[in-house]
Amino acid sequence: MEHLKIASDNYVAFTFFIGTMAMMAASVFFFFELGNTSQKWRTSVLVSGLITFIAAVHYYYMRGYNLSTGDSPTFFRYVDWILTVPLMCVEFYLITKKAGAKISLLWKLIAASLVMLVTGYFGETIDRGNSVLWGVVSGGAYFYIAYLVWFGEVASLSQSAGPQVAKATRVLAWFVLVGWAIYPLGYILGTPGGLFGIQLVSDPAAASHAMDIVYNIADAINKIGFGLVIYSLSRNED
Ligand SMILES: *C/C=C(C)/C=C/C=C(C)/C=C/C1=C(C)CCCC1(C)C
Repeated sequence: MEHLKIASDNYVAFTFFIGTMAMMAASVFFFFELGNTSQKWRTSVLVSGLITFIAAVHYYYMRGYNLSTGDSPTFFRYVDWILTVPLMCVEFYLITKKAGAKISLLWKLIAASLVMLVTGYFGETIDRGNSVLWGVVSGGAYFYIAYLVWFGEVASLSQSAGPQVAKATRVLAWFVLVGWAIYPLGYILGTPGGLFGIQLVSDPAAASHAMDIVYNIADAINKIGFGLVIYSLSRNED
């Protein structure tokens, strides 16, 4: 068993470490609170815990991978997102189901999130040369999700699901609009040469480090924050 030391100026490894701890702690919290959660909200809170738990396991791997290779764990990152973002779509479906959300809404959200992530993966890995193109396609799918949540079916159903659900959905919509927008920023930071004429960091190694830090902060905000909104909804409405 080798013990790799995190250098005190290694902010990338540090955020992977803190990310692992935060996701683990959040999972324990959501899972233990299930016992105090009314039947009606139990599945939603369980899904919050699954999101942070899946992330905790991936962060554990990403932390080790980054510490031993110094590289960006892009593959594990996207495997994590491919599992957790659709689960966030499930959260939107579950809270609007009472107001009549159909399964087709869930599939629309999941399909858009898969397009967003698969195209982002192409742009970050196998087709680096066309990262602008892949980024734009991914951004389109992202805006479609934001549209559904702000003005589309999710928004209108949440209005008829009672004031608490409407309020929680509005907060989650802000997470999608602002919290999720941090990811394309990480993508731009990490793309060699920058994107759209924006080049924030010119050294390639520094660019990929900046990208990882931005993604790690975004994950903590979005996964734990999102779960806490669902959790507080489960406390405010019974
Ligand atoms: C828990 C993980 C979450 C909420 C991940 C969300 C990821 C995104 C919203 C990623 C979006 C991207 C774009 C909109 C364009 C550039 C490529 C991506 C995949 C970084």
